[in-house]
Amino acid sequence: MLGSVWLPMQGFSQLNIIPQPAEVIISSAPDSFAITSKTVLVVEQPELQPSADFFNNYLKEVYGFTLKTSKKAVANNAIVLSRSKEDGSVSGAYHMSIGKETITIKANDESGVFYGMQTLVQVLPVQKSLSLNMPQAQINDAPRYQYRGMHLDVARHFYPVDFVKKYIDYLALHKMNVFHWHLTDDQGWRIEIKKYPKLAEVAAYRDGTIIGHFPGTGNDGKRYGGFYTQKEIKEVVQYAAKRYITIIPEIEMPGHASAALTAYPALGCSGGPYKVQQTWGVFNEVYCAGNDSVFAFLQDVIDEVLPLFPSKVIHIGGDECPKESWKKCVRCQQRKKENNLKDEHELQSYFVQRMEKYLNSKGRTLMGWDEILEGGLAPNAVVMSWRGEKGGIEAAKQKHEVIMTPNSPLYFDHYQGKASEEPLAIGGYNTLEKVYAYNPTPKELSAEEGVYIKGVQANIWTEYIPTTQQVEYMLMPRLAALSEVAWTQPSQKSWDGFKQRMETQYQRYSALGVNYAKSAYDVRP
Ligand code: TNX
Repeated sequence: MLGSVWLPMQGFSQLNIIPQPAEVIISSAPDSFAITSKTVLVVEQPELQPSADFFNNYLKEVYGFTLKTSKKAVANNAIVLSRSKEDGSVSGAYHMSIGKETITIKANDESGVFYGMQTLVQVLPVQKSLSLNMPQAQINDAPRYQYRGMHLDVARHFYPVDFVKKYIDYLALHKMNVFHWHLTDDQGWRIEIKKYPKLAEVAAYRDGTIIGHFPGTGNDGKRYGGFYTQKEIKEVVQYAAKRYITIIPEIEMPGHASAALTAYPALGCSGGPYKVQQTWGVFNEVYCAGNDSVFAFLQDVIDEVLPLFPSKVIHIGGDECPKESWKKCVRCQQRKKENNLKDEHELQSYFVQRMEKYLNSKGRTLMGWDEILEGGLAPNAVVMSWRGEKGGIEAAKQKHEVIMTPNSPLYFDHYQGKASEEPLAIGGYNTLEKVYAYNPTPKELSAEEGVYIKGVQANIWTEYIPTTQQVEYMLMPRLAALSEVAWTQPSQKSWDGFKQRMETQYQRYSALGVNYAKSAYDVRP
């Protein structure tokens, strides 16, 4: 929390807002607006209450007071939140006016009002003082991309609900609007499915965890794991919704399936026995593509997942699926023959397309990692391009929606500072500057093709991230750079300007007790 020594009032030559808004005009008028404990939050429409609540929570945590809210207009010393339906601006756009007597935040939709509040949080002086002064100003703002995502792998390591909520709060502060929740993998299944109780009893736990980078370096031998109950998931989804964040769940198939197979060995080609993996990497045991009961199982799982997650898009993984077990499996080979599939890539495509049909029949859209391009893309699938941009470019050319999440520079499990001075990471080097410089819409695409790039996401895989503090460390401050990649128009971006604004952002992080990495400006591994 904030200490008792305060830096001098910030100059008003610049507002240190991250992500940088589209337009900021600071007035030279001498009178400033000051938020005090007497300022009233006017909430014109009840649906804007979550924005007011978020702001009050922030005030309480950082400055130790909250504001009264009112449904009716107040003559002065007010912050007025309102939805104005007149202009046809994009979702998330807002206008903020800081006058002498009032601050107004207007937007077409609720999320825009919420983002206006996030900007207001950043206009407040970081220093704690009796009144929170700010200059008169006009801010017009709108996001560049409609999909601004951040992912977290809770399978390799498991984190409690409270931390997941905190993570969501960090996303909200940076105007991100998608949380991609990687819920299943070889090392653990993390979501309760009532029809298949062994997923929680067996698949959610492993007997030990590898120490260090490679097998052979030892295993701690401790049973490890956990899962979220459906009740907890609902609570997190609601929590995120109040912050205008959609949660996209990921249920991995056909690969990265060891945990599920351990609980239900009949779902694999050989019938097992299998084990919840204790080491990292890619494993040959995958769901059997020739067995109809696998599809019945996965559809049952989806039937329980969909009511929990209102997201239109559901992620089914699709990455890193070895084909060895399918090649040896009589049923898989028969399936290939019956469907005239020429190889195992086409068999995977058959698998994904069958799941897509099911999801589409329930009104949802399938999303998968770029491997789903191999063997033919499912007709309505959204592609998440992680092995560089190649898959994304190809998918956009095929008129499929794309989310760019290239491992370089958007894998936040990679080092951000000198490896010798950082906690063990998976390797690779994605500095703050490298993240900041990224442009999600590749030059190779024509203007029409570029429209299919719906947004951008960074990922945190957690093989080497056992604690919540370390997750936070890997996230911050790179999330700030990502937010500007996702929100700010390229013409408004500047690395030097960003670095300058970050100085204030770091103080905000400290005020919130964020464990951010201070290695941000190291440039060599
Ligand atoms: C590849 S990215 C994976 C993950 C690993 C990650 C490590 C992707 C779709 N699959 O399973 O955790 O590399 O960086």
